[in-house]
Amino acid sequence: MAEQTMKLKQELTEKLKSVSDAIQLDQVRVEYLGKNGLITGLLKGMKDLSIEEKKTFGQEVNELKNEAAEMIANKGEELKNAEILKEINSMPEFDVSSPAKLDRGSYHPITLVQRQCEKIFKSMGFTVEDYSEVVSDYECFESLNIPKHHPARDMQDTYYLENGQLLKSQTSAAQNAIYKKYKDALINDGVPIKAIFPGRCFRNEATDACHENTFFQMEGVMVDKNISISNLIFFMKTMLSEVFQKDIKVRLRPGFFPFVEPGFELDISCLICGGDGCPSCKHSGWLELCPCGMIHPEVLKAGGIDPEEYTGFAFGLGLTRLAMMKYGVKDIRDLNSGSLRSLSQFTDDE
Ligand code: FA5
Repeated sequence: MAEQTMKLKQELTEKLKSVSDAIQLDQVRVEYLGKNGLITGLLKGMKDLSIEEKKTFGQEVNELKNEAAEMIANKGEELKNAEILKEINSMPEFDVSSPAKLDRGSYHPITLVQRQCEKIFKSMGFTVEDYSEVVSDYECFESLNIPKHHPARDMQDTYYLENGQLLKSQTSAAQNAIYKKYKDALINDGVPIKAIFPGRCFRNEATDACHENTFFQMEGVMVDKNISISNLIFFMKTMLSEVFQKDIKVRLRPGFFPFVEPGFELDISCLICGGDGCPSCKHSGWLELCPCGMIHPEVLKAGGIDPEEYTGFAFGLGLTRLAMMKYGVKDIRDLNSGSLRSLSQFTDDE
């Protein structure tokens, strides 16, 4: 009897050597271990054996069954490993140190003008400040001489959070914090406050070619003794001629903002239509770009600075509109469109 089991085991060993895939392996499994398989078939001849022989033979067959199952499982594992190895070897060589072959990304035009403006103002001694997009009513309005129910709030309706905070409608919202941050150096050490703070602004606004509900501004302030409108005009002119690298027609007209006195609107001649009038400039030939003025005494006071001793100017540059003019983008909405086809045309020209 032991001979029969030994013979089957040898046969199976030989057969498994020639098996080269999972389908063949399954056929072998059924041939030997299936319900009508060769190993199970051995048990059929047991009926003529004595009880003692039945016991020994039954044990042998069971052992063979277990061994056969193990041999088949091992072969399955071997086939699986060979398959993985084949796949690895067929993969193209991958060099982790080689540079990516993907197309390079590009900076957003607003990022480009923002960086350019930062560079210009840094070269004139201004610090660049970062500020939160979620601010309090005090920061955005009250500290800027715009009490509750003041009509100036109508022009800057924005998005409110349930806790009373709001998405800032203007970068001026950072003014109070900047004054408080630098007032000691100003008062004790005579260091003028010269800061710019670019940031994203939000307004509940009907959109058109020159208005978005989300746009960028860059605020700038300078506070010291004897700061006058001529200082303001000097910095505005320098900034515009550096950004555009050519002479730009500008006009200064009176403008009302509760946090400056006097206040101005600084417009530039529309560079899209050359001043003839188009949808980008609401057909006026001029584009409101940078309102500005002398900081209101109440605003300085709220920032802990004595208006009897110090004066200053502030401006709120429309960075998104500046990007439109610089890059000839006719519709402001294109800048927030996320269209890579239009945005990838812009490159850092530095
Ligand atoms: C202000 O936001 C004032 N905080 C500016 C200021 C600062 C005045 C300091 C005086 C002193 P205004 O709402 O006009 O002002 O916006 C300033 C500039 O932001 C505009 O000239 C324009 O260029 C840009 N701007 C305003 N609203 C939008 C909008 N919806 N979409 C795109 N740009 C806008």
